[in-house]
Amino acid sequence: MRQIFKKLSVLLLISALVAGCGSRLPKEDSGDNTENMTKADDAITVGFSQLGAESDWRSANTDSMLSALSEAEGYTLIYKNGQQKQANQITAIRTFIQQEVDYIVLAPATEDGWDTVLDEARQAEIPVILVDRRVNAADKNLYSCWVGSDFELEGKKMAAWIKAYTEGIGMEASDLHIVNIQGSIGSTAQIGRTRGLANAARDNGWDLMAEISGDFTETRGREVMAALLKRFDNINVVYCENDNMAIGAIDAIESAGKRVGKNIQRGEIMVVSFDGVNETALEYTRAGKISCIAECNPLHGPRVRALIEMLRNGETPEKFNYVDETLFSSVESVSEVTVDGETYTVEKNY
Ligand code: GYE
Repeated sequence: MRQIFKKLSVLLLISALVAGCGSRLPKEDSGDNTENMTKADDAITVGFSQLGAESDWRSANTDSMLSALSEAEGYTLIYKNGQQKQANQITAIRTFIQQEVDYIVLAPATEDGWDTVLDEARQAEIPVILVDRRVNAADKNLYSCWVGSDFELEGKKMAAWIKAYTEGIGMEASDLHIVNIQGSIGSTAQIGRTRGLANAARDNGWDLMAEISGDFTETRGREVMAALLKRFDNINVVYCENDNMAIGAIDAIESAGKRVGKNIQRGEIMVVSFDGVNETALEYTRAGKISCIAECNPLHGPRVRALIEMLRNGETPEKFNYVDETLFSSVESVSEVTVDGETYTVEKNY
């Protein structure tokens, strides 16, 4: 009997060690429909369709999701990178449905065109949680809930900062010649940030000369800025809808022999952007190359996990869950901005 117990405990020890050695990484994104799902009996299986890997924000977001929904936390995560293509994401969701996952988490590339596949998930009784961007579905019951940023508020805060700063240095509204290097067209982040600026330009009488997409990447940001500099010789504010594009745009401005900075009246081109995740961009704010960054928080993993826990417990989470965000700047003259009656402190980034 003793021997049997001894053998049994050795076996238990070995299996515990094997389980403990399991990688924190999710199943490989093999791109086909035949992924091998080895899951512990009580693990919660989640299929996560990430839209791509276009920016530092996205990488931080993916990392946050992978560690929050890890084996150590009791999850089996199947991660799929959609390579910025909605068709890939739709295929991923169909695969998750075939695999009978417990939950689907979707970070959608663009807003339109999700109704059919989300309805398929609903038929299969798999709850869908949206993260980061949103979908434009007539029937809001096609998903359980969403967590992410208020992108239009980010844009409004940035516009309020531009207004406070330029008025503070005595510029006339009509002397602001702005270009907007937009994110991927049709994504919630682009729609909100573009709207925030466009409305402020109209209300304040700013000269918003062009809105062109740089697809949220550094390479496109550089190309778009180079083209804009050839087209206009009076640009004095560049509104970049993320930091990666700002880094590319700054490179293009400097390569064209111009200077970036807040001293617009002395011929510098002022660059502002969004995210605050990329170290180079934060360094650029300290150095004054980027005058202001509107924070966009990518650390949604624990938030998504909390939403899944609520659903598991039979609770109904809020439909739309917003994250609080700030502004980062090393420009001393603007210490706060007010938008829609709310005052937001500008964090000094020296
Ligand atoms: O700002 C950008 C990324 O949707 C909030 O997507 C996200 C945006 C983020 O590529 O860097």
